[in-house]
Amino acid sequence: MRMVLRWFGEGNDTVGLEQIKQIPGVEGVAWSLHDVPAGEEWPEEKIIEVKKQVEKSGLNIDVVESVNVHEDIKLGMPSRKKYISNYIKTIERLAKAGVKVICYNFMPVFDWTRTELFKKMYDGSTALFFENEKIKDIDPMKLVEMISRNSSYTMPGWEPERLEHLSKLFEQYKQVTEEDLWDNLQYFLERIIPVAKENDVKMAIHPDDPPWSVFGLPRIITNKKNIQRFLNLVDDPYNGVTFCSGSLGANPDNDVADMVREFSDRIHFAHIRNVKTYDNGDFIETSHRTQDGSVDIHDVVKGYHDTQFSGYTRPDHGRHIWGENSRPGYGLYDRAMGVMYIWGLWDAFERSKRKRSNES
Ligand code: DNO
Ligand code: MN
Repeated sequence: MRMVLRWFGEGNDTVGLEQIKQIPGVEGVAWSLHDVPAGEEWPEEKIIEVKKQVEKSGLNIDVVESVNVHEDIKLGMPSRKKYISNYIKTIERLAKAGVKVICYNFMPVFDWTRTELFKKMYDGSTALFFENEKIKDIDPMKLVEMISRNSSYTMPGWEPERLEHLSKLFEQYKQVTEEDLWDNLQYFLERIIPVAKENDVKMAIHPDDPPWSVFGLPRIITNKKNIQRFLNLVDDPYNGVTFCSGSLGANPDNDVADMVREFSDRIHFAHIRNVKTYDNGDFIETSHRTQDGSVDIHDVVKGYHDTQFSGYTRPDHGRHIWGENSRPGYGLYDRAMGVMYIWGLWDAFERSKRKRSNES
């Protein structure tokens, strides 16, 4: 397992590379060019600039999170040809710079969706919260306002230029069924996976968060059956998954650890985080510790260890604690503790495995 931490770039993150470097066992950052709009090619000079900066701090740039997919690709519009050709150029350039894994998602319009970004917890910490009843009546435009109001930084998946034509997008998606979205995803994969393979970059789709339809928009990367279907669309190791325990774990029907064991060889990037789910469909992000949430993180990490997972891993969102002022979900402290919890479990599994093999 190779540990990285998400980093939003110089001037766009409250956490610095020098801090990330001090977290034990973290070797790189999951990064992106947040100022390049979805659909445009990533300029080579900008990629090299980040590479230099990150490598100077002794960290690597092996994982990109994420290269966002233009809505016209998800909608299956004729203009997708142009956007896919730009996407391909970006894959080639990233490969040339040494990138090994590219994370992306195929969620229409919105990336992760929550109703509150700083929900106060019993212990004074705050965390991202999803209230099922509230989302039903919420106007998507209000959500966009809330997300932008709460952050002075660019919020990936919530870029203003992408959401500018929100009502038009909603109109367009009215015609798109889940099956259409599957077809559009397949069309995209059939064109990009051969390029990724040729350039030795693994593509890793992030599941939908939450893993069900919101605002009537179709969502398909939601459960075990659908991930299997996704992997079969282009059955190639370069077509893989960013396996996010928190996104999938928001639905209690998903047995997350079982899915890790099933898909391990096609997981190129592991996102590890915990959520506490409630019977009414609400969920709140918690500390990474098993006892604090509803996802058995102990068994998730054991699943990776049992299957000899050697891919990249990162703690996912954390709570906001110790008075830290950060981007929602992406402070330093709780994520650093997440890293140590994951390493703690991993090292214990490793030690007992060695002990067992010495005894036999
Ligand atoms: C939440 C995050 C996601 C992820 C994007 C990648 O679990 O990991 O917002 O960054 O979906 O495209
Ligand atoms: Mn995730």
